Amino acid sequence: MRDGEKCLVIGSGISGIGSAGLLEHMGAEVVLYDSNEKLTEEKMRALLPEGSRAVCVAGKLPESAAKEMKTVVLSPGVPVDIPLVKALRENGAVVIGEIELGFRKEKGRVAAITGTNGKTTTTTLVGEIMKAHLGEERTFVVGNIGNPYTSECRKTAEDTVTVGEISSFQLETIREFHPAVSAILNITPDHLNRHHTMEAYVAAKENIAVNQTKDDICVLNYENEYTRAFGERCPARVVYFSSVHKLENGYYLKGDKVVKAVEGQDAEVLDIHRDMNLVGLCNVENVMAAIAVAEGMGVPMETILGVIRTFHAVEHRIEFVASKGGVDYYNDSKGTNPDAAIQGIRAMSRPTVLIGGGYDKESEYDEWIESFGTKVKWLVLIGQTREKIAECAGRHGFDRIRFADTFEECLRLCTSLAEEGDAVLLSPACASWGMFPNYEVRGNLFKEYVRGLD
Ligand code: UMA
Repeated sequence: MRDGEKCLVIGSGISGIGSAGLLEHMGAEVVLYDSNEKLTEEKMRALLPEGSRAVCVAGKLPESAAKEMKTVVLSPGVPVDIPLVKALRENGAVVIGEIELGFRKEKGRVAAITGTNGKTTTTTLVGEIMKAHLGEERTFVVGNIGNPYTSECRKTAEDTVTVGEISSFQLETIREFHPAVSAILNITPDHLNRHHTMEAYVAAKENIAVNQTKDDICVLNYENEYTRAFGERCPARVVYFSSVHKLENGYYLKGDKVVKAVEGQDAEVLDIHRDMNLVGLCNVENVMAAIAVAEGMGVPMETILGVIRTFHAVEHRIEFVASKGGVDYYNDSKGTNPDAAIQGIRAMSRPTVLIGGGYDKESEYDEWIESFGTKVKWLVLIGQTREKIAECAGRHGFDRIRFADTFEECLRLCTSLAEEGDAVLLSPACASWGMFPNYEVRGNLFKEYVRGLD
């Protein structure tokens, strides 16, 4: 980047603020733009580091400003096909995403993890393993997990490792991003309102390996049709993991044991009951993926196992909150799509009052409702998708449904419907947007309410 080059950052959330700061440090003249008309220049400026000379624009970007831009950095939430982005490209600007910008300052090695579900758990676990191996100060955990790459990348050095949780939104706009080890945990329908087709969503996920070579490793789930098929044409050396099939090479679940197979020879790695605190088959898969990624990054198995043995569930992912009046409350606010929410239901061992509904990502809910079996006694629905879900449930013969207009009403309703010996599970199969800024706020409100119960 040339000194004084004009750069536009779109979005003033955490990615935009990180990008603007990094670009200024790199000598660019930055315009920080946000389409939210309710924002003001002052509010945006307050988010920037002290001394920043970035120009802040909210609402509509003047055409003259758009014409001058050489580089445009998109926040993940900005769709790549909106008219403004198209116009900037036509004017000759290079459009990249925040992850790509961060990678341009990366000096160490990168492990990058994507997948529809399990990303946060696996990334957190790999991060903990790397910290145990290299030390806290030589490990950076970034990306969709809530810590922008652009805020950390300047601290990297030859002997550091960056572990990134990378979403499909972020992978749409990479160019040179090149992890030493990548992983695609699974791909099931999600975010179809943004990517429009399943093909586009799958292509975005596969992008994680686009710059890898046979010197690199890509960890893939053998039990997912998309990731198994990708293994055939992946440019990196593939390491599969499987929770169902015996593998000749890779990691697989054999009874209660995770084993590592090399040319058909098995070596036991861990016992899923003795060595893991995480519950559910999805977490066995996450652990196998984390082992494969960490091994690929050169961590000894002993260190990996030491961390797995003490690792507990991440917040908002099938998280046990409390037992009140004989009812167990679980927060799975991160169950933001039907597939993730199915894992939530599977992990319950009691009759369950389930909270569902939220922002409409154009998902189909049939499989989720089929997974209720006899376990789900009541479904309490909130948000934009509640009618669509109720209609779908009706088609599958499930009618024990109640509607709530507010989250508070929903929580009160759940408490009154649940009887001693039941569970209440917040695992809504939908994003939180529309009622909450993000799934963390939704999960925290749930936990606050539960802890406040007598
Ligand atoms: N905006 C525009 N124009 C647009 C769209 C948005 O100006 O066309 C503005 C909004 O007005 C807002 C800002 O962009 O002010 C928000 O940007 P953003 O949505 O990219 O949010 P960030 O705060 O930068 O957070 C993003 C990720 N958010 C999304 O992908 C929606 C965070 O993932 C991530 O943690 C963070 O970058 C750091 O990498 C959240 C998420 O929901 C957790 N991710 C999705 C998921 O996990 O399902 C993909």
